[in-house]
Parts: sequence; structure tokens; C-alpha cells
Amino acid sequence: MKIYFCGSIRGGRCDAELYGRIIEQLQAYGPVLTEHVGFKDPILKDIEGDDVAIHTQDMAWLEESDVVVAEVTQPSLGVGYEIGRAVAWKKRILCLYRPTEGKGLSAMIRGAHDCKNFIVKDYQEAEVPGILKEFLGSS
Ligand code: 6IA
Repeated sequence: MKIYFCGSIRGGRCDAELYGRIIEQLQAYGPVLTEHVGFKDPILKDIEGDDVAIHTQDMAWLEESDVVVAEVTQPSLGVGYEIGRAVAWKKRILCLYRPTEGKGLSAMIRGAHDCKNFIVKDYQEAEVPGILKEFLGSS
């Protein structure tokens, strides 16, 4: 099962280490095509390419993937775009959101929850193993 992980890059890197820990757990279920999203920033800068090439490569990986897992707490235009494209390609999608006082998840994400192919989970990090097992264990 090929997994496409989405997490904020230019939207802000405050959760980058958390992405890395989630990706490590995802790798028990299958290859994560976008593991660079969880790399520490000096490594990320080394692999920076031109934006057209990044978009072309990411869309190819997204189309090729079987499931999409997105950490959506840190708002990111790129992550929102990837989720929209994944919906159009009828991928199974899991969105992970850590509720924070005074903030809220976009209605375009929370409102897409359908209990089947598009799952939105409010979570704390300790719950990640169980959530991934539930979502990916049956794939
Ligand atoms: O708008 P954002 O940059 O936050 O969008 C993040 C999402 O877009 C991630 O889930 C990635 O899959 C994708 N993405 C954005 N930038 C890149 C990138 N290099 N390489 C691969 N995927 C990307 C940018 C280099 C960076 C140092 C700015």
C-alpha cells in the first residue's frame, strides 16, 4: 500500500518533527512516497527544486498512491490543494487535526468527513498508533 503523507512546508514548519514521527509509524504499513515532508529543514533545503518540478512530481506520487494521510493542524495551501486533488481521484483520505484553543479546522476539510473515504480525526499524538491501525489496518 503506497501512502502519500501531506504536511505543511511553506505554510510553516512548526510541526515538522511531529510529521517525522507520524511518517515513521506509517512506514510500518507501506512506503511513504513523501517522507521528505518530515525531514529536518536543512535536509529539506538540500532537496529544494523548482516549483513546477515539485508540483509535477507530487501530483504523480499522489495519483499513484493508495491512501492519503494529512496532518492538517498547521494551515497550508499546498496540503489543502493536495487533499482536493486526492478527493477528485477518489483516494481514501485521513486528516489528522490537533484541536487548539481559539483556532478551528477549515469547514472545507471538517465538512468533507463522510465516515468512509474521507475521515477527519481530532487527536493527541498518543492516539496516532490506534488511529492509523483503524484506518490502514483494513486497507
Ligand atoms: O503550501 P505548502 O508548502 O505548505 O504545501 C505543503 C505540501 O505541498 C506538502 O504536503 C508537500 O507534499 C507539498 N510540497 C510543498 N513544497 C514541497 C517541496 N519542496 N518538495 C516536495 N513537496 C512539497 C519545497 C522545498 C521547501 C524547502 C520550500
